Amino acid sequence: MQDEPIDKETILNELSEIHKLDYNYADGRILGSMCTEAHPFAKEVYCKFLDTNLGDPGLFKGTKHIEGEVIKSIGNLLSLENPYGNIVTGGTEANIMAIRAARNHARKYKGIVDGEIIIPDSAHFSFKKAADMLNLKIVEAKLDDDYKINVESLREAISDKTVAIVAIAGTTELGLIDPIEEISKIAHENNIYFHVDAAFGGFSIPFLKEAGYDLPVFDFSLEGVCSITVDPHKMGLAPIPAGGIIFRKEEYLQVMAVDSPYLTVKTQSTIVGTRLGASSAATYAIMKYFGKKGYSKIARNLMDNTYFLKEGLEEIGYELVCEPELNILAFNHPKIEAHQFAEKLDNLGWKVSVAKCPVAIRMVLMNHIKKSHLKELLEDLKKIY
Ligand code: 0PR
Repeated sequence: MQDEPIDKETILNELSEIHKLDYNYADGRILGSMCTEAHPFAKEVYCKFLDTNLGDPGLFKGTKHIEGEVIKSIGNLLSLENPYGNIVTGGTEANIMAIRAARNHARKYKGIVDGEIIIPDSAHFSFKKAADMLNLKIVEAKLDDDYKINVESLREAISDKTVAIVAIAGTTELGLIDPIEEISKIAHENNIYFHVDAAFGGFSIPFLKEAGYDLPVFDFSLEGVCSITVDPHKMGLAPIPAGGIIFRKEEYLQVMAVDSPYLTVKTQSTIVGTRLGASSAATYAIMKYFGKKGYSKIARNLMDNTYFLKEGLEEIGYELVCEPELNILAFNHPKIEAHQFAEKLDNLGWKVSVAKCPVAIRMVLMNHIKKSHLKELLEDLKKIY
């Protein structure tokens, strides 16, 4: 740090210059991200609540109430009348909380000390962080040829040390939904905690289903489901950071509670202490602003764009690795290896990512991607073919 104060304008100019190094969602070139530009109204509300701290909720009773309302709305959307949970920093923290709840629950009620979690090969890497921090062993369930959990492999993976089973509603790489209904039954029969990671799909599957899309059940209407991760900062159009963890029962929060004697509340279950109220307020605002109809329109538009790109790709001759269930497409070039193909696209300004299972170019059609961008992209893809 320099000794003397610097005037605001100089600082802002310097920051603007550095900010130019960042890619911009509005340019329509970011095709490998599950985040997008937050809605301006959500950003406005976020700024108004910047100083609120949900780590000490007795001081911020209004904002705590707002968080509760957001959890209620998301929980209701997921077929749960009385949900418990928190708005956290994202899917990673939400998944860590779910696994921590499962571990502590199994420790308290089943006496399991060196537990295991069963996750599919397609699970987000946040579960590896969770297992590492919580001292749990990962047991991987295999995928079927359609890249969804092989239920038999999952059944075989169960042991008397299993503290949680995880399935995904909207996989990170392919946007696919695991056979959650079947897995829920298995978890319930075996009395094992079942967590559904719908970080990506949670804000679109319910709306698409209601609009008539043929998608499987993934939510609390299945009796085995104990918790669901749903991220407002992905398809919910809330500003970063906003993740959501929804629990079926209060006891899952209680088994994580630690004493916080000098705060306005005497226990705390979240991982983070001081935490943003702004994320809850912005999520509250944007959910009210769109309503179910608004989110449904967005979700259907994203699927229209996905099918538009899919048809364009197939017309050129590219082969998709699977039929899209949500707004993610994965495909390969007939001759060029995926990483080299991604590099070619990068040189043309398209920021795509490469999936690992299977290795393929992966494109996430978020709200900042418009048809005009897709037309330009298809022109470039035609030239490379
Ligand atoms: N669960 C699933 C199914 C996810 O896809 C992700 C993130 C997470 C959990 C973790 O969420 P947070 O990143 O909010 O903690 N999936 C994306 C990924 O890792 C996140 C992402 C977002 C990546 C924007 C890149 C990017 O530009 O691929």
